[in-house]
Amino acid sequence: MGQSPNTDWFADARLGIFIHWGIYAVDGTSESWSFHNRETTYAQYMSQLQRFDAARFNPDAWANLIAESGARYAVLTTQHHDGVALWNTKQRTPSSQKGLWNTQKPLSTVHQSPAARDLVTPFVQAIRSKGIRFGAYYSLLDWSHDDYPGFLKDGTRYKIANDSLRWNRFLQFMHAQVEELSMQFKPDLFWFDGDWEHSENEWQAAKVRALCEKGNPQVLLNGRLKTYGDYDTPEQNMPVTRPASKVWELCMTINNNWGYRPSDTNWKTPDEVIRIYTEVLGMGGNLLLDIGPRADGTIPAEGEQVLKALGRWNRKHAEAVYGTREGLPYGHYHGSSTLSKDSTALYLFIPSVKGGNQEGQVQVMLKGIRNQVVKCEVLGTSEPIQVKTVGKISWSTVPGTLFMAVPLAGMDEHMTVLKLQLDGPLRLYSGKGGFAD
Ligand code: H79
Repeated sequence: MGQSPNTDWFADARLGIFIHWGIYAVDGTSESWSFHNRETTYAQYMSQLQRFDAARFNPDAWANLIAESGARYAVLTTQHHDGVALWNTKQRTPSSQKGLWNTQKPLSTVHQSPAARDLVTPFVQAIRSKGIRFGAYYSLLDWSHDDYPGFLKDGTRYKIANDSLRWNRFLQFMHAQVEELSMQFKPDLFWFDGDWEHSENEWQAAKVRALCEKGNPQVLLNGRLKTYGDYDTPEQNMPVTRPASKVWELCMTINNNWGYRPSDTNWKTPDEVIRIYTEVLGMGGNLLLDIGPRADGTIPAEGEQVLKALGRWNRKHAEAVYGTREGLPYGHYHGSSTLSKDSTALYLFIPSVKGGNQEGQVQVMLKGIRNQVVKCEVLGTSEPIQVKTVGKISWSTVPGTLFMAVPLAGMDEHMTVLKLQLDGPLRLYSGKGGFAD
C-alpha cells in the first residue's frame, strides 16, 4: 500500500447518502441477490433491463435533496453484483446466456435499456456543483460475467485453481472498469462491495488500489478490498461500543432494503434515524444512509421525508455535527455526545420527551469533568442553562458532579443538543472517587 491518504474531509463530513439505483427497481426485487438466491430466474431478473427507463431522473433534484439532508458526500451504485453498469463502460461482458441482452455491446444502461444513457456523469456533476463529494460504489464480483466463477448461490462456473487464464480474463475486465471510473470521475471515495468471495491476491487488491489512485491520489477506499481499505464499514448492524478504528462508517437502509421495493414498508422514523445518527456521531463514525430510487428516477416520499427531517436537524445543530469528533467515553454522561476538534466544546445529545408535560424539565447529569464550564446553552435557542456543581469537596482535586435542568419547552422535536463551552481542552477525571487523584 502507498502512503495513507488524508481522511480529514471524511471524518468531518459525518453524513453521507447512499443510493442504490439499478434495474432491480423495475420489479422492486432485491438487488442482484434475488436471482443469486433463486428467488427469481436470471432471465426474469435481466428482463428488467428492457423496462428501466430513468424517464423522470432529475440529477439536480437528487443533488438538492442530498444537500438539504446535510450530507457532505454521496455514494452511487455504478455497478451492483448483477454487473449492469450505470455509466458508459467500454468493457464487454461475455455471456453464454443468449437473448437476454445484446452481448455485442457492453452491459450498461446506455446500450441495453430504454434509459439509453450514462446516468453517473450527470449525477456526479450535479452533486459536485453543490460541493458534495462523490463516492463510486462498485461491486468487485460480477455474477453476469461468464469468466466470473460465482453465479448462483449453490453453484459456480469453474474453480480458479483449474483455470487461471479464465480468471485473469475477468480481472482484466474488472480492473479496466475500475480504471474507467477512476479516470472519468476521479471519485473522492471508492466504495467496494463483494470482496468476500475472493482473497486479496485473487482480486489483485494492490493493483485495484493503484488504479483508484491513478485518477485521484487522495482517494479513500472503504474497508471492502480486504486489507487495502481505509476505514471500516459495518453494514446495518450498529457497533455497541466505540470501534477501535478512528475513522469508520455505518451504512444503513431507511426501510429494510437497499434498492426500491414497494413491498417493504418497514420504514424507520425520523426519530429513530436521528437517534441512530447521533449514536454513531458519538462513537466517532459517519452515517451512510441509503435511499432506493424508482426505475423512473423518482425518490419515494418516505425516504425523502427522513432526509428532510435530518436536514432540518443538521442545520439547527450544525456545530455539534460537522468537524466534530467522538464524544465522552462511557460513564461520564448517559447518552451520546460529540466534541469540537479542539475539545473545548462539548455537545450532549438529549432524546426528546414526547407527550409529556411541556412545563417540566430534564435533569442532565455529567461526571468527571475537570474543566470549568464557561457557558451552557441549548443549541438553536438563546436560553442559557444553569450549571450546578454538587458534591465538590473544596480541598480535593476530584471534580464535582454537574447538573443541568433543561426545560422541556425549549427541546427539539427529535433530539436536543446541550452545548457546554469549556475553559480549555477537555480534561477528564476517571478515578474511583477517592479523596485525591
Ligand atoms: O449493496 C448492498 C447489498 O446488496 C450488499 N451490500 C450493501 C451495501 C450486501 N448484501 N449482503 N451483503 C452485502 C453481505 C453478504 C453476506 C453474505 Fe456471506 C455473503 C452472506 C453469505 C454470503 C459474507 C460471506 C458473510 C457470510 C459469508
